Amino acid sequence: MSVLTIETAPIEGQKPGTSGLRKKTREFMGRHYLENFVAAIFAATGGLAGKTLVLGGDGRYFNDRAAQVILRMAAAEGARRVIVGQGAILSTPAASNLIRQRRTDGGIILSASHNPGGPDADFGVKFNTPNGGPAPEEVTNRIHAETLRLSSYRILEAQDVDLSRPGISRLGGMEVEVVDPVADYRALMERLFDFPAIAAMIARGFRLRFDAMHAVTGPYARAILEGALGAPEGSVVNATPLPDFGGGHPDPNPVWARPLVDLVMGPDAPDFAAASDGDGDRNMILGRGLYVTPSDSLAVLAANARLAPGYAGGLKGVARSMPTSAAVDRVAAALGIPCHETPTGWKFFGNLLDAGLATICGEESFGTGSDHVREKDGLWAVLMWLNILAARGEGVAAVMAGHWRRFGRNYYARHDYEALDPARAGAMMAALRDRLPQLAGGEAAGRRIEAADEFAYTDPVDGARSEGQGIRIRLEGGGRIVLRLSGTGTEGATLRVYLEQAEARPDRLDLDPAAVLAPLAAAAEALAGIRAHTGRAAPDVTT
Ligand code: VG1
Ligand code: CO
Repeated sequence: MSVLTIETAPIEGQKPGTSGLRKKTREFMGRHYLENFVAAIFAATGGLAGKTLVLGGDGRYFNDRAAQVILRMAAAEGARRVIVGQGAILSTPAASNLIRQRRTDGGIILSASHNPGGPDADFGVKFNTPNGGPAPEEVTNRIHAETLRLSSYRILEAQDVDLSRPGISRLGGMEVEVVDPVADYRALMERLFDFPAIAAMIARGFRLRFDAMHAVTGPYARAILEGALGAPEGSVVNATPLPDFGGGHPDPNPVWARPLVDLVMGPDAPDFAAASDGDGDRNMILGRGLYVTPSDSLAVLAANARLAPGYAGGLKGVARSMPTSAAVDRVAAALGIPCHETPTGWKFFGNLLDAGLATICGEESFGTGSDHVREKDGLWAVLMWLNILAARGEGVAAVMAGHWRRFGRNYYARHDYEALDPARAGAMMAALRDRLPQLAGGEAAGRRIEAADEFAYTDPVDGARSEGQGIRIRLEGGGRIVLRLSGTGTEGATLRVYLEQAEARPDRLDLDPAAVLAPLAAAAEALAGIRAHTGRAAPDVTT
């Protein structure tokens, strides 16, 4: 086996976004594309000689072949060992756990998360640092800089490694350790949660449904919910990971997981239902007749965390991304713990978790997690909910009603406008940005504007500064509008408009969210001129 040095040239546009580099699969399959980016990761992190990495992905189209390429490149660079999930499969939280448990020098996760998979869909590559978390901006900027000055990469000339069975083999001078992707993760969950209490609740007839959306969480959910906790076979549906996720978007929200929502709203509703995304880090929580917004879910988990053995000592603090509703802020205030507000993307939670400033974190985009790993974790959120329901002896609706009575309710929705012309979307944001200083004191949809600014963040641990993280407009009476452009799309620009209305009056806790938020949607249109700028009269997706 010999090491080949392949001449290459920089490829434009290899700049990681909110969560790694996401592109069309065909672009990733193009000449040198994957290789260049991987070589840039290695170069930007001090080379690979003697190092150990974790490698795995969500099983989407090209996952298996990309993994083989990365193994050959790692071997050529003198890595000591790569720990790979069997079949090159690892959920994002399981990869984060392995990086931490095995104290590796980081890991590479192959995923475009909730984006669809297939030759004409999306692919992605993400580098996680030795703390198990997504590389911070300083590292992704270095990786991008390396992509712009590459002239060659090295790769071992070798056959594919057999990843179909656990065990250790050699690739050149490197060890390849194939591991069961589920085992370590399952053991971690058993340490955090009261499995006997959840199993007893299920044995008493509590019915649950988990939709893995043909993505990576299937094997994990089967092993844990049906295996360890005794949920009847068939409680986990769409449990076999498919390269194209069955042709759908593996995105656990009321739009893409519609059948699950219909189920809980129908006559045969289970007590609890949940779904996860392509790489297993997102979750959607449903009760009988009820959809729990991710921002509310975060608040409920924070308020009840002590009921789970892994969190019985209490929380050091909580953190949420800026667009996430302030529901968790009031829980933090009641608990007397700090609440941090970060830019969008899990990488911003890493320092807070490492420094012990936060225990539980969440985003409005169906992401919740804790300091047990350094990624958001879909199945973790599901188990936390089950633990809470078992401990409280209440259903989801009762938990929510009690939570709102105690803390008030934040009505919330996100409107996404997809595949916009990037220039026009950028012009819309620029025009709004220019007007920000004049907005405060003015009116929108008949309400006074209390404040208007663009969010910027200084990391309290390392002082890193992140500018331009979303425009926020606060209206009198507890209303808020946030606008930002997505950093994960692969087609044109996506505008996200986040609407929030806080409500504490006891007789107004059970209203139709769309009706409560309609004036805010009108205000967003009036302020930003979405229709005039983008030509769109309505969002493509509302969650
Ligand atoms: C979106 C979400 C963000 C999340 C990110 C990655 O980013 O809004 O909250 O962290 O996806 O999640 P953006 O830039 O498109 O708004 V995942 O599960 O796609 O890795
Ligand atoms: Co994801």
